[in-house]
Amino acid sequence: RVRATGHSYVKYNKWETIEAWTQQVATENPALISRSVIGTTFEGRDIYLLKVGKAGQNKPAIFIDCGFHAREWISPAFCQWFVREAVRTYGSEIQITELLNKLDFYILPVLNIDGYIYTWTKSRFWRKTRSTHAGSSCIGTDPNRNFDAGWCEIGASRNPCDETYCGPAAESEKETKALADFIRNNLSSIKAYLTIHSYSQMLIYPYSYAYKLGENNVELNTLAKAAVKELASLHGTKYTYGPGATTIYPAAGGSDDWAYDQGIRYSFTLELRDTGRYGFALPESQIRATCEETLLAIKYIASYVLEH
Ligand code: ING
Ligand code: ZN
Repeated sequence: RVRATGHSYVKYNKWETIEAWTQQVATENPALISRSVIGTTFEGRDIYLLKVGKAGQNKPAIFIDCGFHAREWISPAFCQWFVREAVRTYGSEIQITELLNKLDFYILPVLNIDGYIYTWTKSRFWRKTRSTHAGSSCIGTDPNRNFDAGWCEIGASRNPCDETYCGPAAESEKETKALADFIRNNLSSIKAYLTIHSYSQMLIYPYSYAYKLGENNVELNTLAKAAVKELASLHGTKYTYGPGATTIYPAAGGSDDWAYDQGIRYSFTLELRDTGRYGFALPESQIRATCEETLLAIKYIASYVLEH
């Protein structure tokens, strides 16, 4: 069968390969996948979204994005893996079949495309977008400090030269605005929001922008505990979990807190492997195991959301 040129699920793929893959996987699986464009990046590239699920009726949805931070290459690799496993096992694996029959998954393969390309071509450990700012020669905004959730109040910087620059305003970045607009326009169907980062092996839920807890904190804690247990069942990978501010660090403007405050009661940030040995430079030899274990956690969360 014909494949997008050079594409591999067990390698890190450059953007043009991922872009061709989005087209190909949608064309080859019309009953399960449709592709749309939700906006364009600062440098003018299309931001793709794949809707994955049995086509037809309107269903509740789970939104998953990858590639917020340019250097976290395992994140886009996971989104590609998720789509592959969905099409590969639909109709044979009971849990996936049930999930895709009853839910739609919105998969955003790479949000910060300009930054991702920059890590392939110029600077492997770039984090931010590639936008310019009036009055500064420094480039980029941290997309995960750019949402309207306690925007720039804590754990974020107003200096465009910093890695956690919150931007000149909430949703100043075309990429975050496109994502926020899509979620706002589909709030009635979106039941869960999952955003995939690396690294540190954590499952984080609100809040990160303040030392406060969400209304269903006990439920999120119980769900997170069960999801990380499921994840560990495959290779023994240990995840910690809890509210962002006390589990990783306080940080305002994150997409998970914003989505939660929009009313999406199941909102998580996943920080995939590892805990620092390789960090952002996680070897390709770990893609398969990382994606397989992560898929277990996500299927667990999705099945829970479907029941609730
Ligand atoms: N970590 C996240 C970051 O944006 C985070 C942690 C999660 C912050 C949720 C705010 C909200 O800093 C990485 N590795 O990007
Ligand atoms: Zn990140």
